[in-house]
Amino acid sequence: MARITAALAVIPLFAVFPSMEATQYVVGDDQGWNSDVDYYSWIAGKTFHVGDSLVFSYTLGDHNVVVAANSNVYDKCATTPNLGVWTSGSDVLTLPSTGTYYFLCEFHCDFSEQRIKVEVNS
Ligand SMILES: [Cu+2]
Repeated sequence: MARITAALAVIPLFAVFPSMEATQYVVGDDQGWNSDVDYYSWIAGKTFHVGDSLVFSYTLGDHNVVVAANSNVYDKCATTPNLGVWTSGSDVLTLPSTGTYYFLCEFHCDFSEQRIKVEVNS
């Protein structure tokens, strides 16, 4: 699985995805990346594609974003192995390739299911 990179990297969208426009999703919409948000409902019905990005918006220091390396790590709300940990409070992560990606907050994954599993299509 390709390592997820922050959106600072420039992706040549038109070269790689000639017929697609990338979408940016704010995880949790107005509620952002927080405890006590129903992320199962938030993700229901959404279809994600390579090149789309996720914005994790939260109060600096209150949460973080761990990209779990696999479903086992995600299911246990563990933090390692991971593909990266982000802590800026406004983390924009681009989905780099097809497959399943697992995002969780290490502080509230157990506490309030603050995690999302994202299936990325071509
Ligand atoms: Cu949290």
